[in-house]
Amino acid sequence: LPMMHVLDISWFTACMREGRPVAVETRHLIQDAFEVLAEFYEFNEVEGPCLAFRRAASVLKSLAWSVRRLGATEGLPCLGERSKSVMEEILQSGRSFEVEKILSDERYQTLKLFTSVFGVGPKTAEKWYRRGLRSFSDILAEPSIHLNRMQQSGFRHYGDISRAVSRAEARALGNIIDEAVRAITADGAAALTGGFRRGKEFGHDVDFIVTTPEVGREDRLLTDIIESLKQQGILLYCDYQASTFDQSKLPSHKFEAMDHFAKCFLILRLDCSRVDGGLNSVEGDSRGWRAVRVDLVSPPVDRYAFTLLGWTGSRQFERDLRRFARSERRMLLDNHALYDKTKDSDDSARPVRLISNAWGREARRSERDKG
Ligand code: 8DG
Ligand code: MN
Ligand code: MN
Repeated sequence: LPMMHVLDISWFTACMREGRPVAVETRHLIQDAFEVLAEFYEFNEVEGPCLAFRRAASVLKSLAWSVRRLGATEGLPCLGERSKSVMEEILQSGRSFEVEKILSDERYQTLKLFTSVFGVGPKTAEKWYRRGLRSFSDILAEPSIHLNRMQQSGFRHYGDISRAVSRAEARALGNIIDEAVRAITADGAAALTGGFRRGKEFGHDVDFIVTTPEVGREDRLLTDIIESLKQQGILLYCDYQASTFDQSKLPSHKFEAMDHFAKCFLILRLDCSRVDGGLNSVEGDSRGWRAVRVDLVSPPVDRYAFTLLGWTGSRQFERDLRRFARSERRMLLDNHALYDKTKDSDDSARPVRLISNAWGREARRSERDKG
């Protein structure tokens, strides 16, 4: 196992997020400082400041100009007193005392390292930390620790899945998923979503929505795809969750990252020969393959638009969009539907189709054309 020092990892996430080093500008320093603070609060399960720093980081990220003076940020939303004081310190001295203290804190470093493993969340990381474990070798050498299947895969493929996925690799995976779908049903489709749909060049995984024009077939579609990937010998890990979607339920008032559609979290084996320009990893190229994290979700086609919107992300954008729907439009939005609360009548449980269901329309049109 690679024995990465945790500071290397934080450098990796800070500067290599896009897979290549970027010029370190003051704005990026501030943004990274906010991310560290957000994570620190997340590890301590303090939600308020965690979200506040995440929001502040995303506001900075959206700026088209570089921050040189605190005064220039006057009027920007979501920058509270604490964010401003961190910002001022960095603008003046190029560093933040508070952030440096966190970065050198053993608990933070250890939780950061442990949670970098697929399948290990803050709770498990904290449990291991409390037991005095500090490194991957500590964990793997501890006989009383039982790793679940997900964590075992997380450790097994650690090097591959902590390395960014390139757009060429995402495209190759898109072809694999698309071929699998079409072999099952000619009118099925797979659409790239997540960070790559937002135009990112690199991602931590590849997300797809798969669906068929026939409502009710989507659950089977996903299990058939999984079977096909297994047959091809490229399924390294699979966590399948059947649909728990209930038509009659109103969207939740709380931000829910998870939706109720059938979905699966996978690790796939991607062969070098399928990727234009080779794999985004040196060892992978000589081995001839690399492991990649892939997420698939399969909503009924009449909920396709909402799922596409929800899975496109970013998480922060989705959170803001839902808040906007609620407070500015008196509507409820989630991955399943958009509801108009002002139309509290008999059909209040019926979703508002404000977002046109383009895919469904296209699919029906081509059916008609064929007919
Ligand atoms: P990255 O992978 O490039 O790092 O970024 P990303 O594509 O934006 O992040 P992601 O973690 O892959 O999540 C993509 C979107 O999927 C994100 O906006 C949240 C959304 N999403 C849901 N439900 C679920 C769910 O149940 N599990 C996961 N993993 N993501 C979900 O709406
Ligand atoms: Mn993603
Ligand atoms: Mn994902």
